[in-house]
This record gives sequence, structure tokens and C-alpha cells, in this order.
Amino acid sequence: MEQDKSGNGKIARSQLDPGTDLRQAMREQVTVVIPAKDEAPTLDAILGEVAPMVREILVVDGSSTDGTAELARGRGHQVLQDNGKGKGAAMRQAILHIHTPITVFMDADGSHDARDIPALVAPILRNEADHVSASRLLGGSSELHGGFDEFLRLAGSSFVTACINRRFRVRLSDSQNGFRAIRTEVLRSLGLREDLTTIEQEMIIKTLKRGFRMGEIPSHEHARKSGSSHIQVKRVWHRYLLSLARHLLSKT
Ligand SMILES: Nc1nc2c(ncn2[C@@H]2O[C@H](COP(=O)(O)OP(=O)(O)O)[C@@H](O)[C@H]2O)c(=O)[nH]1
Ligand SMILES: [Mg+2]
Repeated sequence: MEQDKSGNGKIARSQLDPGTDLRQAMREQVTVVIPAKDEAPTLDAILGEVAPMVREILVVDGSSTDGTAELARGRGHQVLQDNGKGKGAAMRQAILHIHTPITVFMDADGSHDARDIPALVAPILRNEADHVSASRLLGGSSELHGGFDEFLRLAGSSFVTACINRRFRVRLSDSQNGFRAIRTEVLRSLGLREDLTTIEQEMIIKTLKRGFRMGEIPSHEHARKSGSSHIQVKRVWHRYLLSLARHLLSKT
């Protein structure tokens, strides 16, 4: 575990071989929130893999028409309907429904590897971090390279990360991944406002601004296993810059 204590937040990097205690603590203390919009082809396998690892799974459905919500309910998981404003709004809606000390956010398209959840949660359980982000830059990505869209995403993400690092004197590598673990009380204290996927950078900025400890672990991002991304980078890139400026400059 490396730690950089030079800024407001500490950077914790860890790759952990989870022991029995960690597995037990996860079954008692972790809720996994999965925002899902038309992800039935991949959701079933994810639920099957994640359910034995954690206390609860909460699926936030984006008015799916492919049976996503029915599938999750059929497996006995709580399903919330989002308000149609976007993934960030869907994640915010889940916050009041979490009853465990640790929350993990994970996508439903097969990009995130459930086997990395223990490593995400471990630094929090060891009290070395309050919020741990999975990094595609440390763990590699099968989605972030190759075309112009990918180039835009990677360049934009790196720019945002560099701004955050400069502002808080930290050394994060990935500011945009949706795969993260956070203490639920910290999550509630952030006062999140973003409706889109801009919520990922908002969560990191507000964590650091409030002096909480930010960590990262390497995690490979797999290619989406079915369907296509809900994000059209060319249409929303300016929202990331506006959100970045707003949260870096504002006092809250
Ligand atoms: N509930 C809900 N989930 C969404 C919405 N938009 C995207 N998602 C989910 O958020 C996750 C990430 O979305 P995705 O399209 O894969 O974005 P990308 O990984 O950045 O290309 C997936 O599980 C989506 O189903 C939305 O408006 N509402
Ligand atoms: Mg995806």
C-alpha cells in the first residue's frame, strides 16, 4: 500500500488477496448499487456473481424495455425506477435506500469485474481510505482505445484527472470510472447534484474537498458484452468541463 499524504486526501493503492475476514465483512457491510438501462443480457450473470459476495444488491432501472427490472426482481433484489434524468440521477436516487456502511457502484454491461470488489472494499475496511475508485489506467481497458470516440474519452478523462490532481495535490489516474466503493456516510455527506455520468468526477472532487481519503486500485475494464453505450461523447463533452469548473471552483 502506497500512500501520498501531500494533499488534502491520501492516495491509497492496493491489490489485496482477500482472506476469510474480508469476505465475511463484505457479506455484512456492503450494498452494491447497479444502474441498469436495458441490460438484461448481461445483468443476470452479474447478479449471480455478486449476490453471494455482499449483503444487498440494489438495481436502479432506467425504464428498461428488455425485462431488466423483472429479471432483478425475479432474483429477489430490490429495484428502484429512476426519474429519467440520467445515470447520475439514478445513482443519487439509490442513496436513501442503502442500509449498509459501505456502498459499491458497478455497471450492468459486463465492463466491471466483480472479482475486483474485494480489492475495492478492502482499503475502506482496513480504514486506509474512505472512497476507492477502480482505475482503468492502472488495470487496462478493452473499451478505451482504438477509435476517435475512445480517443476523445481518454483525452477528456485524462484532462479532468490532471485538473483534479493539480487542485488537490494528489496523483489519481482515472476520474471517470463508474466502478467504486465508498463509505455510505461519506456518500451521503457529499450532497451530490449531477444527473449524468459527470457524477463520477463530482464524487471524487467532493471527497477530496471535504478532506476524505481517496484510494485507487487497478481494475481491468472489459468491453461491454451486449448493446451499446448510452453516452454520446460528442453531445455531452461540454457538460464534463462545466461540471469540472463548477465543482473545482465552488466552496461546497
Ligand atoms: N438507471 C439508469 N442506468 C443508466 C442510465 N444510463 C446508463 N445507465 C447504466 O449505467 C451503466 C454505464 O452506462 P454505459 O452506457 O455502459 O456507459 P459507458 O460505460 O460510459 O459507455 C450501465 O449499467 C448502464 O445501463 C440511465 O439513464 N439510467
Ligand atoms: Mg459501459
